[in-house]
Amino acid sequence: MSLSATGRANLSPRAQAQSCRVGNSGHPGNRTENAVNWRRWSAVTPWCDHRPMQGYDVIGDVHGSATKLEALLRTLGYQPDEKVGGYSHPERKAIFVGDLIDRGPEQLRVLEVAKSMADAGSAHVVMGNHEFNAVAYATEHPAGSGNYLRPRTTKNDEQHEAFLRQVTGPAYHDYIAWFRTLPLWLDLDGMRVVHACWHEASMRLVEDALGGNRFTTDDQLARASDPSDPLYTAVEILLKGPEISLRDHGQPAYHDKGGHPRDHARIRWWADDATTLRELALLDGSFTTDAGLPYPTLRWPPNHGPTSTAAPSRSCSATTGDQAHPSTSSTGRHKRRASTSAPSREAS
Ligand SMILES: [Mn+2]
Repeated sequence: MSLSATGRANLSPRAQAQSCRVGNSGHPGNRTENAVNWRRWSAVTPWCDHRPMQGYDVIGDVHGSATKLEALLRTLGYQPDEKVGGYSHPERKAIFVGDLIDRGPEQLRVLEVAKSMADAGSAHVVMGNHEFNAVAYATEHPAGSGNYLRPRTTKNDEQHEAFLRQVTGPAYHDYIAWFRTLPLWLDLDGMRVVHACWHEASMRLVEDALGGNRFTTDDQLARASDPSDPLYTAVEILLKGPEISLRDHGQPAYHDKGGHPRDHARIRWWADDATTLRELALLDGSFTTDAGLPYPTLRWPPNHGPTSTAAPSRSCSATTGDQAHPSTSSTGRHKRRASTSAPSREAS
């Protein structure tokens, strides 16, 4: 997520899809701004899914931009709270949807604001894939083995380098310890929050494995770091969203904007009207082929047949919960099964 100059949240499509959000009180009416629906209420009780809810301000991926975050909080009516070092609002709570860290220049300040607000009861925080990665990067397993749950490869080092440089010493250990305590999702009264994809089957699998929605042991983190373990896939779906194999659908692998080779693309699971692979797969315009050429336009099904053939269905919001992961099987005569597993947990 980026924070606009006016201080209103400019959420990614994924974040926009995250359930209901209610803007600052005292400004009646509904408005759409920066492609985000901010509902503002005065003398009425906020409702979401036909249930009353408190006043929450949902804030997406901050990624180390403390100046923009603090400007946003002030715009939303939060005041600096000298006692706790963060911000508070007399009637409202902030909800951080994860990815507080990596990339930006003010990561330590972002953490000071978010954690102090959480400690004071002024905010909720859920885990993003970047917080999970930070924990895995810091966790040696088995202890003393020299093996870290997120391998210290050049790529992983580079993706995490700004955080490691900015958050050091005791603060590093304190914030890693705090990340470990963050819930993977929140089910508040009338409000559901998850970093990437609300997927009931994955949540049930996580609850069975963890005894709840938080990690409590290194063994659990190790399972969630092992691509052959179902817990890995479940956490992947919750924190990154389901992916689809392009190669399994006759498309070439690609290089992402960081130049890293990949063959899975994230799915626009919130796009109910998507019917083609092109509409379904999230491919940044900067992606290239192995040869360095612009990645070709996708078709569904690839190379033959009408592009209107039913595309894989997305079921992040499904409540039936009878699948290990979101269904990506298509229907009709081009029926095929798509893998939603992901080869590695990328930074994004
Ligand atoms: Mn993320």
